[in-house]
Amino acid sequence: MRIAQLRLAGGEVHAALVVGDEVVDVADPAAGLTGTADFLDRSVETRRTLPELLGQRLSAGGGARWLAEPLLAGEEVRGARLTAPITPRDAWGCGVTYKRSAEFRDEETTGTATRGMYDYVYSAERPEIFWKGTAAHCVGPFEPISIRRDSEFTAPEPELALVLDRNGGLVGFTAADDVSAWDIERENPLYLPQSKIFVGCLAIGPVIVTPDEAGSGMDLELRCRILRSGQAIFDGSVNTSRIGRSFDQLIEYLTRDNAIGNGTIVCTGTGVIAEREHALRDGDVVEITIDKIGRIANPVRKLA
Ligand code: DO4
Ligand code: MG
Repeated sequence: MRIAQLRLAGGEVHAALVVGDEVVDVADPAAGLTGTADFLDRSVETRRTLPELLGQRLSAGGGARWLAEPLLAGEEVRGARLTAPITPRDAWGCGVTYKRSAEFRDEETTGTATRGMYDYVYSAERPEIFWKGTAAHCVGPFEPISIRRDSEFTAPEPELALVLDRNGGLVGFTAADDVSAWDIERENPLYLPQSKIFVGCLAIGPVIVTPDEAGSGMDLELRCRILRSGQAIFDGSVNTSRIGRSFDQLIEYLTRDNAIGNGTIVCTGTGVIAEREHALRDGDVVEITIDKIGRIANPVRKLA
């Protein structure tokens, strides 16, 4: 199942399904089921699966229908656009899960006390897991991501993301950009939260794909391009099979003595590194494509 959310002409956000070449509004506001998170809450409360609840709405005919192609290309159709496929209560990131991320970060870290720390974490039993924000920091598949006003080297971190319920159950997968101010992280590792959390620091979408369609998520080709004036100035790719940890292990550490909410987003780390000469600039577009999930393309704005 491919789960999306539509922002309608009046501003309401409705859960929707991508079925064939259509996007079908499946919201049922009268029953308290408007966005994807409402359906997920209900599914956990009633111990039914999310596809079961959403599928029921579809079998009942659903609501309005749109052509999928223009919406998935970021266009507005009859006043509606795709937005983040779930409004997340919380988002988390996992760090240095790919060797390339560890190597690049260690090369850029000059302090003697911290040299080698990324390689340490890459190989350690305990993964790096950090908080990435809430819905207030998160944007949808074609909405603007940001460069902080005090960063000169902000980079995209294209990542496969997990969507979890409050019990740590895997609801599905989506594409994510863990946008990060790398100069702030490099200046001092204790500045990590400021390098990671700011408005527009996370993009997700275009859909959540359930595991029955996406498989284990461990063999998906991921590609990231940075477009400047329509030209690709960076083009990188990786396969998620290169992740050095299992998703079960990441989920186990995240939920160990920790409470998470339904619809928690977990970014699984970046294996694509756009180096300093490709630092994001105002007006760029970051495009991330993941097999079986689709494409997000977020314009970049520098915060004033
Ligand atoms: O240690 C810093 C963050 C690492 C990260 O976000 C990643 O590897 O994707
Ligand atoms: Mg990351």
